Amino acid sequence: QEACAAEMERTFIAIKPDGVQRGLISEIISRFECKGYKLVAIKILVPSKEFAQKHYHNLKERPFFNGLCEFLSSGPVMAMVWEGEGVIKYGRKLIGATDPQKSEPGTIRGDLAVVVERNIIHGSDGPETAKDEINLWFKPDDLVSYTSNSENWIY
Ligand code: RTP
Repeated sequence: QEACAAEMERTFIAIKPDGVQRGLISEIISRFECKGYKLVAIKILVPSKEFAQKHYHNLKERPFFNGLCEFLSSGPVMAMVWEGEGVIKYGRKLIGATDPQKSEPGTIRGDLAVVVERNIIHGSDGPETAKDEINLWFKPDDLVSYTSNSENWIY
């Protein structure tokens, strides 16, 4: 069972400063938790602008890059790692389209956000990004492996 848990898919999820300031931490955590995913790392921090630039390095050519990094470093961010079958792809589904105007109702952005610059949450977009982002935001020791009693009823 240990080996099984170690191989379980993981993704990086961050509640951006707007989500934290608006008091949406518990609402967002609840959606991942209720789905059946498992929280294996969590911390709250104010990232530096340099750190935000590292996180969004693949967007550095985009016109909104500077504003985006200013914003991410403007206040507390709740950084998390969630684990479970298909969590990378399905996590993005729970989050909804990048632009909240295009996110379906029922998704986090669809229900809780209005404009793309303030879309309250980030989620890794693929296995490679997930690995890179988890390594950027967390040390290996920060990630907890555990078996929760509910797992027998989810899998
Ligand atoms: P994220 O990485 O935050 O989960 O978002 P995403 O994959 O859905 O979107 P991506 O294209 O990677 O953009 C990253 C973040 O940049 C902001 N953005 N602003 N002003 C704009 O037109 C614009 N476009 C994107 C959003 O906050 C987006 O989440």
